[in-house]
Amino acid sequence: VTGGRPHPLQNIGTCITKRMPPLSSLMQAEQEDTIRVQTIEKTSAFPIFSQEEVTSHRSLEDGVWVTYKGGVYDITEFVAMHPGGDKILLAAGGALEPFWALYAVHNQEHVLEMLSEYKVGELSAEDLKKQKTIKTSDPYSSEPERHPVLRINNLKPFNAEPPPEILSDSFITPSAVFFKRNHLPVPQVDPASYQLQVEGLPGGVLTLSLEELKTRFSKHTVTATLQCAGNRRSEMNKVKQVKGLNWGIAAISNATWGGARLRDVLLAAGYRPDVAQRAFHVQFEGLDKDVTGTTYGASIPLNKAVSEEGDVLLAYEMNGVDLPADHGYPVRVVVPGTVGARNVKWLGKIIVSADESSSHWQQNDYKGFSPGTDWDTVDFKSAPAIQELPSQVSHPPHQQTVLWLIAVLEEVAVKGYAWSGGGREVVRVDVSLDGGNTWQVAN
Ligand SMILES: Nc1nc2c(c(=O)[nH]1)N[C@H]1C(S)=C(S)[C@@H](COP(=O)(O)O)O[C@H]1N2
Ligand SMILES: [Mo]
Repeated sequence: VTGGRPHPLQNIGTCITKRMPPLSSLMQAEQEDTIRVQTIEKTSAFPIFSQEEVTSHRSLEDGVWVTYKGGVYDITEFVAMHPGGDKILLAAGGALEPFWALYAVHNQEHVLEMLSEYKVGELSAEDLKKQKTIKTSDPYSSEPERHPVLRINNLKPFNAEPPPEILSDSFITPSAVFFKRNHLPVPQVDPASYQLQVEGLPGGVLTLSLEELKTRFSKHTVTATLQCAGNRRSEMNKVKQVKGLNWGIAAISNATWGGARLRDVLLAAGYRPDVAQRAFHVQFEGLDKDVTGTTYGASIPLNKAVSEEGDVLLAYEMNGVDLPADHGYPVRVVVPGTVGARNVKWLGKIIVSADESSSHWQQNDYKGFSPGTDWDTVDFKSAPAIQELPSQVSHPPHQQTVLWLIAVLEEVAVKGYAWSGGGREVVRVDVSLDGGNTWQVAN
């Protein structure tokens, strides 16, 4: 399976990084910060630490340090006693605020009091300011804030997945940690002037504002899993080196999407059954552009789009609120059961056509080939574009933990996910405790 190869034109400042600077609720107006920081420097009895020093304390051996509202805390002892102590390690070396936002339970007075006992210093003024420096020449300068727990595969364009233990924490993935797969800079779309165009139907071109999309069509919700074709590529790489982002097991997430049915919008634009005699595909164009002005695009078969089951959505909500910028604000396509790549974000245009999308990502990427095929011999025309994806099952993330539990309790809890593509149900989960020699069916 290919998928996720960088677009050949996409040479805009791609770089790979292991960690983002921590997000922080400290990003107030510059002036406010300056005043606050100066006050701290004059009155605080605590030593000043740089972000670098804080970041060097990220393990039980080196100590576990975090920052919270400009204070530096050594929580090494606390980690051992904390329920879910291993999870707090994800915040180690960075800011606590985004983690507490994820686990709202911590935003309580007594937790803050406990934390204050572990205070060891203040974060330096420069490091507090640094987070606000913006380079305007960078097409990625106005990217949205991201949760620091995300494992970044590529910073520009932004590609990241949650740690497996966060993914398996909840059936619905919180949007902040939902995997993010962008090929281009996130476009900034003004909801007031946003227009969606629908072309290629007997009714002519239908243009809808965001307001019209929300009011003219009834709202439907669908809970659907999105998976990138490149999910678990790091495991493929262990068998044979392949190209593309080195995704772990979590380029997959689950959300409840709300929006208008694509079928209803196509009917409003004049779709009639006889259209299916000349048109076979529905193309989608994003509003995100590369340096030449080419937009992201993809298509799905017409019969999926107009199916009376009608589960393809033009979604403007994710988990009950407006779509976040990274997930396609203000409108994206959600095609349940179909590979992530066809779920076009920042949707600008819908075209009913005799042809598939001519985009790079429909024609020369996201296709499957035999293991003997490589990038020098591949003939992309010889294979169909991936639509539905096969199933995936995850491994327990902490193999050692599992073995330890067997020894002590003679019982083992296995956590992970199972998913069947194409909208089909998970039929069975098999578990092996001996490396695949024998299997038991899980309940
Ligand atoms: N406009 C646009 N839509 C897009 C993409 C993109 O880069 N631009 N990436 C696609 C790919 S490959 C995937 S896997 C999904 C990821 O969706 P998510 O970022 O909401 O998880 O969006 C798809 N839709
Ligand atoms: Mo993808």
